[in-house]
Amino acid sequence: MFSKLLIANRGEIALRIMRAAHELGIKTVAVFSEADKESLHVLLADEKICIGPAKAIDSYLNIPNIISAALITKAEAIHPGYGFLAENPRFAEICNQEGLVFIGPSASNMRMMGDKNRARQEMKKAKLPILPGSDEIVNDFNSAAKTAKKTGFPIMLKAAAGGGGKGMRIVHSPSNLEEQYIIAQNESNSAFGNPDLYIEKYIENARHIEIQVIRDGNGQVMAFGERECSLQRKHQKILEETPSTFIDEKTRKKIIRAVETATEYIDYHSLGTFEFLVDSRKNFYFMEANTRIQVEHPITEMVYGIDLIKEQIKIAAGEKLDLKNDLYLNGHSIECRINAEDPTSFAPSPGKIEFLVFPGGEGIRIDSAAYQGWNIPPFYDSLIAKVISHALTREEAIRKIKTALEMTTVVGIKTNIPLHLNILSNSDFLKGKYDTQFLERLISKKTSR
Ligand code: MV4
Repeated sequence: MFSKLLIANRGEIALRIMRAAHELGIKTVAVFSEADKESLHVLLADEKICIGPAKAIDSYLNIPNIISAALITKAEAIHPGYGFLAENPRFAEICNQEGLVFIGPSASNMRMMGDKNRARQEMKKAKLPILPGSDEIVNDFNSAAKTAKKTGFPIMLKAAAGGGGKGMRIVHSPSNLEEQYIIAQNESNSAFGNPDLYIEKYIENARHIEIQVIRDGNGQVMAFGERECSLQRKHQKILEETPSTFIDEKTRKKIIRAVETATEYIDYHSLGTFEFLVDSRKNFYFMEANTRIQVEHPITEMVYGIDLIKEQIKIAAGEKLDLKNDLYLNGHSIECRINAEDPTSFAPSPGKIEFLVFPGGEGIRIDSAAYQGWNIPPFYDSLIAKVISHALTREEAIRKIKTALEMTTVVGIKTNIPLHLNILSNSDFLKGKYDTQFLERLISKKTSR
């Protein structure tokens, strides 16, 4: 096992990784930007090194500075968390060249999945069902028009270099195609320096679910039950739960098996997540795979009683996956992402937290790096806490998380807690009747009244 680990991240995920490392007896090195001097991951780490100015491009994305910090402190491994450098295959290669273990899959697995069009084609070969659409990048408008017509409207234009929403455009009819094609291309080019787009049939009123998988260097593999991720705003997840009210045991087993087979086909190592769209007839389609630990991983941990980050670190150190094969899904878990933002305009709300109380209690988990007196810097994303509930039934998990949110007190900044309370008291949500369109409808209803 490693004796020292550098955490190339900040915020709640840096603390989450630190907790796993310390439980494994591993010392931690925090890296931080000039804006994060007072951040909790810096205050709680064994060692800390400043890696540059506030802007992420100068610090948390600054590969030479992060590698230097690891070499100076004699860390043996780097955990990238999510975001920043987590899915950068070049960073993984440089770590390895410098004799540092990158905690994640191989650079070639990351490269394959980072090209979303290529991932789609490879996963088709690996026998995962995919949505109808293009076989290749549609790099001129004429080929886009031809493929869109063949696929049938509505279609979705997606950025090959993207994932998670940027450069995505829904097109309902041929008359909008050219306009949307240009917008998506420009958006993709400015976000990723790559204008490549591909086309998928757009499925309205679908469910967005994802499967967590972990596979070690010996080919031992374990995939878990789905996380329901349909509640998104502007392609940002807001609330996730497991299991999904829409997925039955037979479908669950089928998807789990399909994912395990796909990871074997590409000899995937480490931990990852496969995203699917599920239509009203319960057909599932592969969309993309994420080669990192994800924000919403705790709900899987709660219902399976495991620590995914500890497992991820252990297999990166060459240990065998020692998860029991008789792991079973126990109860229900829900995560609410608490963002520092205006609950109606969704504008970021950075600033000083004057007063802060999280209630805790049985079946409540708080993953957060926020503390009373902390000044939230305006440079990074607005996630300040994840409130997670776990109970035997969905009804009880909802009651628990609702009570926890009602008792959570944040003064000084605005948060999206009112939005969560609105979702959690919606009668369709309570019945488990919702899809990818639900949140947009809920929000527009609220603001038009
Ligand atoms: C889709 C889709 C329907 N059809 N792709 C959004 C985030 C990204 N990870 C995948 N996303 C979607 N891709 C096809 N071909 C529906 C979503 C989607 C969604 C779309 C609009 C509004 C809310 C949504 C919530 C979850 C998923």
